[in-house]
Amino acid sequence: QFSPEPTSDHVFRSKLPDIPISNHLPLHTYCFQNLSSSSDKPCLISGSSGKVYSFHETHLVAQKTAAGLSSLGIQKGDVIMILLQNSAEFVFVFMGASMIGAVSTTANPFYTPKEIFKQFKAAGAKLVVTQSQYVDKLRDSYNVVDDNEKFPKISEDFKVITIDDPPENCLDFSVLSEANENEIPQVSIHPEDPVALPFSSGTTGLPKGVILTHKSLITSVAQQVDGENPNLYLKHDDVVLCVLPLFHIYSLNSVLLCSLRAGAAVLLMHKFEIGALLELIQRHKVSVAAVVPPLVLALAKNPVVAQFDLSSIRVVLSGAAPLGKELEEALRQRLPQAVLGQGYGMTEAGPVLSMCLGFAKQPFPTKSGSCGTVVRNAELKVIDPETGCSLGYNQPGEICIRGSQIMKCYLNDSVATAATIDVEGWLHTGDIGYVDDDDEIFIVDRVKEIIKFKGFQVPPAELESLLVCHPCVADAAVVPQKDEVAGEVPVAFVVRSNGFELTEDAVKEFIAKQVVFYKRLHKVHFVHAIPKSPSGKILRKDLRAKLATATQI
Ligand code: 4UU
Repeated sequence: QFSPEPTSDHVFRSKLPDIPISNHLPLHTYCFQNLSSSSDKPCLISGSSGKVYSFHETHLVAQKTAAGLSSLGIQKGDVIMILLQNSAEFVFVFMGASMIGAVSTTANPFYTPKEIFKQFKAAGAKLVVTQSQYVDKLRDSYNVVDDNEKFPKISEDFKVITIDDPPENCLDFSVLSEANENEIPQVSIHPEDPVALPFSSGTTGLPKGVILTHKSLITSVAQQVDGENPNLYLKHDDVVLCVLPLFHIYSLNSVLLCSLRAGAAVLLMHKFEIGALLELIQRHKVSVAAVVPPLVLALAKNPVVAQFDLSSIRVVLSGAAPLGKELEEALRQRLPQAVLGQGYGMTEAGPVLSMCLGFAKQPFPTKSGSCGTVVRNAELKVIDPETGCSLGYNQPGEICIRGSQIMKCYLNDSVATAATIDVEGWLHTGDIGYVDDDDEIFIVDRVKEIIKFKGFQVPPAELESLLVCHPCVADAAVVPQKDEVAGEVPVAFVVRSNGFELTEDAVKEFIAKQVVFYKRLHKVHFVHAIPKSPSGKILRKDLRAKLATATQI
């Protein structure tokens, strides 16, 4: 027997010790494991209606929802789509689906019919839970993809349930929430069974389904909130702000699932509006705020903030995009009592790779600008993107992560999976960063394609494939441009087809009709050719450099 070759990888670990993690359980069992001690405490607070669901009620309605989904024919392994703004119903459906071994694919309700259809189809969803205002997007009257691809028929081919008055052919949410919880079918759930199917374009290409199992999500939540000294210490009397959309893994995991597990209350806001947000923080004494950099900007700079009492906030967690030091300092002026720090996540990583240790029960000192330290029970390394060799402290390279929290694989895409998770189990993030002498991670660049508009994913490949469908476009490339407010915005380089007239506005309009608002092009540069490598890959770095240096292109 040969012993495996010793690896010389430099592996970075948390400063917190590893802990036992109950990742053999189903996710809902794990999240509600402490139900007996938190039964009557507030679990979900609806920001708009003020309605409060205790932990007991939340668990009970989730159970009823599980029975209701089952009575509609949803079985273990089936996929349902949650197309909702933040609401208590989102939580009931997600947890209810988990209880019968079903899988939730979460989508942005602002998506265009085409975007929804692509995810619906790729995920193989059998049922959609949504709001009546979005049902039209699911109608077969839409020509969603091209002339021969249309939505199947509501109620005949798939079921639609609305949380408000159901339009024609749709079912009322009470079919779920008023079902008999004693009729939940007995299913045996394996730790490796999928429970969530968010979509992400990862390091390259089009959005793909990311299979997150019960084991991945439990591991990730435990890495944050479990143990004697949790990395993200949430207390029973905490009120955690849930304004970031639950369809994105950041809010789903670090806000919802972590709060459920820790017994903290979740304040649900269905959309961001600064006045309402501040009013709710003051009224409900929000103590933990999960935010993205544009929200930090609003909290730090908007003059209306001064009119509210935000002294209840003890933790501000920022993530999903880089947070500038200056901005962090500006917010610190306004919230001197709070610990400010970042989490670094990626959908495929389950999602949390690192978290500020200033949030721990026994906190560590941390530096501004850092994305935190790698979570416990995980390994992180930084590799030279050219050679793949692992690097030591203070040397920037591609960040890789390994542990039970990472995705199982992409849905039906073994090629993309193999390009992302190597044979040793390392997930390659496409982010460039380094670990400093205090084990804090700093992200400095990105080698992957993705553009992040206010933390939302904008996959260039998706916009490029739409652009080349335009009859007057011969070739196209989309890259990020730095933006003060959004962080990054997508801009296009377009090669016109010979002899065709095409204006910038026409190109912008063509895209705007087909995509959600944050994927819209902010600028179109007409060029004679797109720079490509000999193998045909777009040289995005060259285009990004062109944008950074030239005022006139
Ligand atoms: C610089 O953005 C996310 C998940 C974020 C998250 C989750 C749980 C943050 C904190 C938390 O507790 O996922 P995706 O898949 O939408 O985007 C992933 C990419 C990363 O690869 C990186 O490029 O988003 C970028 N990113 C960040 N960049 C995420 N967090 C950060 C960060 N600083 N703090």
